[in-house]
Amino acid sequence: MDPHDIHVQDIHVARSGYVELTKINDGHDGNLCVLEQHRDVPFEVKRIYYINNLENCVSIRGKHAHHELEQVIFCINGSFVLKLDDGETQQEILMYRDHVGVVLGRLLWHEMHSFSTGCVLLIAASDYYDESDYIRSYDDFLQCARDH
Ligand code: T46
Repeated sequence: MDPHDIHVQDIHVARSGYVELTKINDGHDGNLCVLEQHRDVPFEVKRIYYINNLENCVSIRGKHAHHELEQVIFCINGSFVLKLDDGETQQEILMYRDHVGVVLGRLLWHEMHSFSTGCVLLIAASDYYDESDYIRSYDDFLQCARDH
């Protein structure tokens, strides 16, 4: 892959950006991708979770923002569409490169949809799970983003 491919779809929303992991191609023996805290992601990684078994291509996940949590989201198999909204600008990013993640900064509304068969998402997060950090109302999110 052309290393400049990462710039094909620029990210316009605030509090986001790409993270490109080292990818070691072992030919017929597959690939090995490495994520190191502070080196690859701009925060201490306290939690990793993955989402798989997405049976329905019309499924929608996300639809929230976080007050404080910072994350990087990867699509390590298949593809999906990541919709980002910073309160002023929205954009959709096709996620299909296993070693290229997208930063989900604080106060960034995100939705995931159009999952391919066999799609697997992997997320590195800056903190432990805390439901009180979620903003699940879009109106509340807009208010928080305006006050930011
Ligand atoms: C996010 C996007 C990218 C836990 O108990 N512990 C956890 O660490 C997580 C991530 C979730 N949960 C529970 C909370 C819900 O009862 O699992 C259930 C499903 O979570 P949710 O509906 O929030 O899943 P998504 O895919 O909409 O969102 C997830 C993360 O929750 C969220 O932080 O940014 O992935």
